[in-house]
Amino acid sequence: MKISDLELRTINLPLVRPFRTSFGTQNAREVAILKLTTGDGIVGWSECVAMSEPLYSPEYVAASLDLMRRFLIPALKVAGEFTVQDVARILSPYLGSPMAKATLETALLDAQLKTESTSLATFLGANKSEIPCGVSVGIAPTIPQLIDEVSGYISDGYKRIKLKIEPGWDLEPVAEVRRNWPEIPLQVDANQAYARSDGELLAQLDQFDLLLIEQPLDEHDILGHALLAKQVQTPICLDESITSLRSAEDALALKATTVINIKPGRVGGYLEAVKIHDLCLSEGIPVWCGGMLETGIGRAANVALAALPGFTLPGDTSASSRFYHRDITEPFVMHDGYLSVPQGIGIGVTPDLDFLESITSHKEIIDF
Ligand code: OSB
Ligand code: MG
Repeated sequence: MKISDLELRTINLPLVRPFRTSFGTQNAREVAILKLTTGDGIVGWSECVAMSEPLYSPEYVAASLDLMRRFLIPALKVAGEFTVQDVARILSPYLGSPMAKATLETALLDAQLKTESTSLATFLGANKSEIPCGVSVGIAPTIPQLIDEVSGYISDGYKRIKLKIEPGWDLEPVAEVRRNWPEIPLQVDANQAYARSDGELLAQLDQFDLLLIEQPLDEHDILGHALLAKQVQTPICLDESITSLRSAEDALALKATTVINIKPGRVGGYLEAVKIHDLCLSEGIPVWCGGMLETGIGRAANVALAALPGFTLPGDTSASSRFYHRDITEPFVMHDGYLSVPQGIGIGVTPDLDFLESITSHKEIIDF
């Protein structure tokens, strides 16, 4: 493949309601969108999952864009002609920023699969045509408001509820949701908000029959998670700590995690995500697909990934309406709690260009 030009843009989409986590409150999604055109005029799309501020990960939108412009795109220019399988290696001298790297690799993957008339799901090894969906529920102002919101998602058909927790918003909201829905698959996500000394508190969550506790401790505290795993019965699931195949191998070997949340952007792309999936499948470790408030572009690719055989738990692969009044692609609509896996070639979706223009705050074209 030879790249002819890249178009980098930033868009802003308002959220249907504020999304509060232990690291902050979001009212809108600022997201970088990449359009890649090949020498043959084939177009590939991707989105960068970095958020506006470095609160979930060190990477943030402006940093990803800077790295792409300053280092990653020039490295691809020097490489000249290559396939999607070469991208990670070409970009590897530049440390960190898996989200920026994933953005470039994914747009190229979309374009390459279009030239090969293959869908991303087929290419990745999917064995399902639809996937069950979970939903991530933010920290609410009050318990009644939380119950109201969860109740709406359950009527929408979501198959699994994930509650965001933090110190002071944990046992009580979880108890109330469990009391209202004794059977619903339920899990929690702390986004690193607890300390090693919180083992006793977190062990009290055991009584609520949760699927897992996601990332209770600091992303670098692998030992802390391993120690915690001995103190609580509920499985520990790492999110932020898993940034590569190697970090997944380490966390599993050290028994810091028994379930893994796979987010392609966090691990540098879909190819690395599949490697982590394959490792977990061979070791009997369940995985699920995380979410980063993706637009339809990123969602399409995540839904394809979630259709692989090792994804045995519902992911944060919600309908477009979970976050957005209007998506930039045809909306992902859930039927009985399932989303259909896109069957079109490449990622299988394209954005509505007029709508995209109308919400664009910045755009630049880089010729090759
Ligand atoms: O920790 O999983 C997370 C959203 C933004 C940043 C981090 C996380 C989340 C979510 C999933 O909880 C949101 C989604 O459904 O896309
Ligand atoms: Mg998480």
